[in-house]
Amino acid sequence: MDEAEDAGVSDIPDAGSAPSPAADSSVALDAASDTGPQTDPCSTDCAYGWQRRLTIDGSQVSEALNGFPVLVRLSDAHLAAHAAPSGEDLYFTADNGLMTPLDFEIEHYAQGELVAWVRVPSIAAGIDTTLILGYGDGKLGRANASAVWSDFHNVWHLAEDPSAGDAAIRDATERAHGTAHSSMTAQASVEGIAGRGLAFDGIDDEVTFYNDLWGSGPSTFSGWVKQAGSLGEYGTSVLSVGDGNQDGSARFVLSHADDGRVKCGFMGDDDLTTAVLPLDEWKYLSWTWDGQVSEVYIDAVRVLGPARHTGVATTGLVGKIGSSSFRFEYFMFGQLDELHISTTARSRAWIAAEYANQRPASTFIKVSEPVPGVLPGG
Ligand SMILES: [Ca+2]
Repeated sequence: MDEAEDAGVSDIPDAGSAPSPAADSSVALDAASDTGPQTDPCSTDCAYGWQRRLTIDGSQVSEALNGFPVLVRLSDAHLAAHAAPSGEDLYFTADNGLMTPLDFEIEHYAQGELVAWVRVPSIAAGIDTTLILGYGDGKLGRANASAVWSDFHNVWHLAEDPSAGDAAIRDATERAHGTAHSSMTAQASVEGIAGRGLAFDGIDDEVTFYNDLWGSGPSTFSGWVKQAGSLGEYGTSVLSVGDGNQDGSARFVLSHADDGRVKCGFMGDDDLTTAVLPLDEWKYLSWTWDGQVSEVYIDAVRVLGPARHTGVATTGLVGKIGSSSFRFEYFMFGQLDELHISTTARSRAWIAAEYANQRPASTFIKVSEPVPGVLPGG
């Protein structure tokens, strides 16, 4: 990599008086060693900006994962000093010598604080995988959110102001933007697990969306929940789709149901786990359905299943976040973030990697010091 970095620096066209390459090189080295990378001349003259190596800890990945969306959270003075003001010039590549561009979405960027999702084509088990984060090369607009989530059905980051009108709650797949109802104001936007999340009042707050997840096929519902309790008679819903009143016609994740326990499944055929979410603490809830059996995980620990279901036939156009799409009231009392739906049953290893990556105080990714960039894409 040292050779590649050197090549990148010496390849820079010199618009000035064309000092010798040797002189350029020694100036850059002196500046870097004397005052650190932030004052390296490359920060103003280098055509290729800056790059950081992101190292995914292979010991936290127990089986090979394909198309995995990695959450990158970084708060960094160098990024603040050298990236475009709204992060428009950020990009990610594979660390494969070719700088192959990776699809990414920026959920949040401001003053060096970055929350981004990067689709990594393959992550090996037990071996570190490295990526490149680049910025400061003046090229804009390389993010491609919907491509990051090509293997997902719905992805709500819950990063938006819910009072901003119809369809304000964006689905990163572009499939089903949500609309917040009732009393949800800008104050419902709260600090979440990845950037912002949404707070629900337990009385009438909900976000509705168009559901097109029908039939009996597999799904994984996942999301972060910071439970505050339950104000209603029946409990609280995280995510619920389908509005038919027949058994099997709706599928849902309830974070606080009978005796405060987590309940997942289908109308008329659901599963009550023995687990109760602690209050006021972010927990990662995942429910997988493979078409035959359900499994439920809290913080990637299985708390139910495999549990068999029959007669599943989800129907209806109604989908709700923080409420139920079927006939009983389950208004969420607490905070939610990162609600994702897949139409596959994710593996235990996938869920464990998501939890390791997204959890507070995660050690899943290490970020290197900045080095002058090399040309992406070759
Ligand atoms: Ca979020």
